[in-house]
Amino acid sequence: MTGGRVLWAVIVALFVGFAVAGPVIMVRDAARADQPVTTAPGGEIVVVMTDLQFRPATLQVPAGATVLWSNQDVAPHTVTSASEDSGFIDPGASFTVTVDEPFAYACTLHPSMTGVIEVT
Ligand SMILES: [Cu+2]
Repeated sequence: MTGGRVLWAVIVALFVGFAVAGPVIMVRDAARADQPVTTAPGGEIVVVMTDLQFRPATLQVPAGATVLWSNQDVAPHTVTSASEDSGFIDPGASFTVTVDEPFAYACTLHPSMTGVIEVT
């Protein structure tokens, strides 16, 4: 095998692994309630990305609030909507948005990961 083919095989293996692990993790955690809303030291309101879910999936914030998505999962995720695109947020990394209008979003890598920001 050439180096390129080995790399491609690794990529395919990882993709298949996540595709199989995702539904298993989702079923395992289906009964778990959303975590309570937490605030980061800088005052940001935190959405945790864990177990292929946004927690809380629905978050109400006042206009002008800053929301911070913290990836505490083992896979990269995105926060993608019509108005926002985080790009890949690696495990351990985060992404912030100052919210003026409500929006629904999803992870482009895991389309079952969805969330909503509501403005109160
Ligand atoms: Cu994702």
